[in-house]
Amino acid sequence: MRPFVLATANPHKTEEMAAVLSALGIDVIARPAHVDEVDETENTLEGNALLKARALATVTRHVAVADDTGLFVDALGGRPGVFSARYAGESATYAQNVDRLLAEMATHQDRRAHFRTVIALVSPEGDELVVEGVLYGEITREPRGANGFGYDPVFAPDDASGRTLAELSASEKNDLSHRARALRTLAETLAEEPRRFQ
Ligand code: ITT
Repeated sequence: MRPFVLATANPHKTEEMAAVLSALGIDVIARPAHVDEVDETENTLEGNALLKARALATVTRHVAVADDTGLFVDALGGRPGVFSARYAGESATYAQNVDRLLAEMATHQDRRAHFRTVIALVSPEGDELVVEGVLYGEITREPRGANGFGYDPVFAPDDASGRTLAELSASEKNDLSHRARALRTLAETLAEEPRRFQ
């Protein structure tokens, strides 16, 4: 299989995707520094993942893989969702986004939420594949843990003994995360259609 070039400019996502893909036997190339970032102008994860992957496949002539992820909180009607990166403002930090989430959730007893990752794979010839991965859990009352990134300190997945994603090791997160699930589905789909993306 040809190597995949990663569309993400987020170093945490790069690390997670490279770890999971290499364990699945897929080689990755980091996003070339000279390639401009694509504005996420769509209002769905699928739309934004495809935007990012198409742009990179066109510029690099490699098979490109892009992920778009959102945190969907039941009590907030699915917010922040596709706008998770900008929840507390255009250039909000992870800590500011987490603070806003905890403030909005202060009066809610229903803490259910899920992460959803959509991954788009696009070849320079125009072949496209879209897969998803979901992780269910709860929003905690306060941040816990120092690993991971983004909303990890306030998200306790089901089946993690009450720990947040930020209290898991990198390999524990990569065993169960929304992103890892999407990447495993991607690898399974490619294994079923071995001639695609070769
Ligand atoms: P790229 O578009 O460059 O890939 P990004 O940081 O914009 O990077 P996303 O749009 O996929 O990434 O994610 C939106 C936000 O969701 C991100 O800024 C984090 O705050 C949060 N997020 C994504 N994946 C996460 C994860 O695995 N754990 C915790 N928070 C996550």
